[in-house]
Order: sequence, then C-alpha cells, then structure tokens
Amino acid sequence: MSLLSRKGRGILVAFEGCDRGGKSTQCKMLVDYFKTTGRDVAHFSFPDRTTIIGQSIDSYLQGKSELEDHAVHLLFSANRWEAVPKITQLIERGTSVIMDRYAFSGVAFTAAKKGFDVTWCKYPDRGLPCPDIVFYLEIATKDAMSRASFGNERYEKAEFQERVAKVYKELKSDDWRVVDALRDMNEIHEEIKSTVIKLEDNVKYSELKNLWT
Ligand code: T5A
Ligand code: NA
Repeated sequence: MSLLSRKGRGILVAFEGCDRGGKSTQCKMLVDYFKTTGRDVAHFSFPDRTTIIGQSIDSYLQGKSELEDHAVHLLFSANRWEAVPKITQLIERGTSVIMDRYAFSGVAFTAAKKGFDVTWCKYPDRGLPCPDIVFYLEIATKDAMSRASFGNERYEKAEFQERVAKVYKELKSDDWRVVDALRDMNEIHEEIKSTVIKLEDNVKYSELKNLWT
C-alpha cells in the first residue's frame, strides 16, 4: 500500500445558507483549526471572483452590469466546474477542502427567482464532487439584516432571502447539519469542529461521490 492510500483522502466540507449567516466566519475558523492541528487544508469560496468568469459574476452582484437570469446561473455553475480539477486533486492527495458556498447556493438563489424550478437549476451542477457534509447556517432574515453591511449586494433584500430559505429547505438531505447561526461564533465553531472530527475517519477510505447523480 502506498503512503498516499494509507493516509486516505481529504474531507470535502461545504458551508451554505442565506446571506450574512456567518458562513465565511465559520469557514475561516474551521480552516484555521485544520492548520493549527497540522492537517492539510485548502479553502475555496464561491463565487470565486478572481477568475474571468468570476469577474463577470462580481460585477453582476455589485449591480455594475446586468446578465440574463439563465445565463448568470450557468456562469455561477461554470465558476464551480473550473475549480473541480484542483479540488479533486487536493482531495485525492489527502488535503481537506472547505468551501464557502457551493452548488446549493446556485440552486437556491436562482430558483428563488420567478419562472425557475429546482430541477432545471440543479442540472448544470450535476456531477460535481459531492460534499461529505454541508453545514447550513440557519438565520432568520430579520436577524441577518441586523448584521454588518447587509443590503449592499443584489440579492440582499428581505423578501428574496425568504424565498431563498424556502428553496434551501427543499434541497436539504441527510448529509446536511442545520446549525443555529444566532449563537456565539465560538460555540458554533465547537459544534462544527466536533462533527467534522467524527466524520473524518469514516470518509478517509471511501470514494468521493458525485452530486445529484
Ligand atoms: N450566489 C452564490 C448565487 O446566486 N449563486 C451561486 O451559485 C453562488 C455561489 C455572493 C452572493 O452570490 C449568490 C449568493 C450571495 O448573495 P458571497 O460572496 O458568499 O455570495 O456573499 P458574502 O456577502 O461574502 O457573504 P454572506 O453575506 O453570505 O455572509 P456570510 O459569509 O454568511 O457571513 P460572514 O461570516 O461574513 O458574517 C457576516 C457578519 O456577521 C458577523 C460577522 O462578523 C460579519 O460582520 N457574524 C456574527 N455576528 C454575531 N454572531 C455570530 N455568530 C456571527 N458570525 C458572523
Ligand atoms: Na461570505
């Protein structure tokens, strides 16, 4: 048995939820925990605003440009697919990957728009690496709105966020952990950390699955 296969693969973790629930905060805390404990870890955020595709998305989110709704949905998906070779390679080599938003955001935010259904929205992301676990940071819209800089970007409107939350409910599966995001951030981190530690050994020697196949 090679050294690599003895080490096993990395774990794929996704953070999801409506805007301002604390995903980026928890993502960073989990990445830091992995680093301080000597685990190999990589951090991805979607949209990745640094790529060519990501730059169009960034401009759209900031309201600096307009894009047709189907077209922007496909761009968000393409922005994940362009990261897949890197993510897959890292996981196979034993590095854990922590993602701030993923395909569930893609579906929830587009399906919340008029004239879109979940089945259509899922299709472009079908076959992406499937997270071993999804932490859904649950927060009521009124509480999210009271957090710093809510309302600066395109989708940060109360009524729209309520619709997004409804779609997320539909997407929820057994691999999800719903986290009460209104608590102290350290308390939330402890809960997330202990769930991940328990999961690590179970997934190490299992195949990474494909999403929605
Ligand atoms: N989108 C995204 C799509 O439409 N389709 C897609 O496919 C994808 C991937 C950008 C937008 O794009 C949409 C969804 C979004 O509308 P983004 O870049 O993730 O997505 O948006 P951001 O604005 O960066 O992130 P969020 O608004 O979602 O915020 P977070 O990451 O949930 O929250 P965070 O950690 O930045 O915290 C927000 C504030 O709350 C405080 C923080 O200090 C910060 O000030 N905070 C807490 N306060 C009290 N208690 C706690 N426990 C706290 N945790 C954090
Ligand atoms: Na964020």
